Amino acid sequence: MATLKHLNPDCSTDEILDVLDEDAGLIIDNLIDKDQINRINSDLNPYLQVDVFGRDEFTGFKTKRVGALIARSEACRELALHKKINDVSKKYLEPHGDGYQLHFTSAVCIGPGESKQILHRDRGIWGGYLPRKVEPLMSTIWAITEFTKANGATQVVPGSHKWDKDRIPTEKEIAYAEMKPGSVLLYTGTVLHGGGQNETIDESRTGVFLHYALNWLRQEENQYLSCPPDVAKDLSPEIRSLIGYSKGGYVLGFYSDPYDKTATYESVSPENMFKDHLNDDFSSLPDPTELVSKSTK
Ligand SMILES: O=C(O)CCC(=O)C(=O)O
Ligand SMILES: [Fe+2]
Repeated sequence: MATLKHLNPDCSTDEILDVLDEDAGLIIDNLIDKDQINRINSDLNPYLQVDVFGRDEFTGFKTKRVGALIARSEACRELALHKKINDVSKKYLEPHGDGYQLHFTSAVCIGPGESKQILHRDRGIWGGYLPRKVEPLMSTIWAITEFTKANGATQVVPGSHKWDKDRIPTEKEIAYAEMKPGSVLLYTGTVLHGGGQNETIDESRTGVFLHYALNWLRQEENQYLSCPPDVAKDLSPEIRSLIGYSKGGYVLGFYSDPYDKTATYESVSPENMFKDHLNDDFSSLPDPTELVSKSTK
């Protein structure tokens, strides 16, 4: 059976990037402690207790999915900003864009009796339009419960990011992301993976999914609606920027305040929405001449 490499929590960004290049999936063991897991559980339990099962084979009739984790959970906001994960996302996605954003948040709880999910590449959410040379995603699944092969640990096919798109893995080529609570699976948008079958009678498998994408792509979970301005205003500038209340590049994602008749907030960065004076720091933005040079790339 194929296996995923396990790294220690003190591993370097470069070590992680090397394994991502080779396998496109890996586990970092024990990256968060019991206290953080308890806080995630108490934030999410009220939502996970409700029956919010999937509505088709892919989302799973015995699988619960809860989103809007940035608005709903302080502990998940901390996870989303985890330094090691952000360092990896930044470096991994750097060759393909000016920056990255949080693109998807979900607590996924695979219940007893769930069947295995079809293997897929998450980049498929953008259709077949992205050329294969563009890597759009660096994704995480944080184990909140233990992940075992029996209770639905994620299936991952190491190395399948280099495969022809129609190649189908044999059983032996599929690894299972078995890990203890507090460990995290990192995987890219191009690796074949899918939820595992839960053949237990009474065990649920819960993971917190936080996916990071290039900032020039549309987010899978619309963060501006899942964490609207009246919630975002009370969050930190870092998390607001990560979910998209910031500009990606010279003009990408600017806004104009529809209620402002003074034209103070005309074509400015969304960060200004949460300030009482205009602050558009153009010196930190890419050179506008790149708009011309890059348009012919
Ligand atoms: O639940 C899992 O382990 C994986 C789910 C997944 O890959 C998906 O829904 O896209
Ligand atoms: Fe997936």
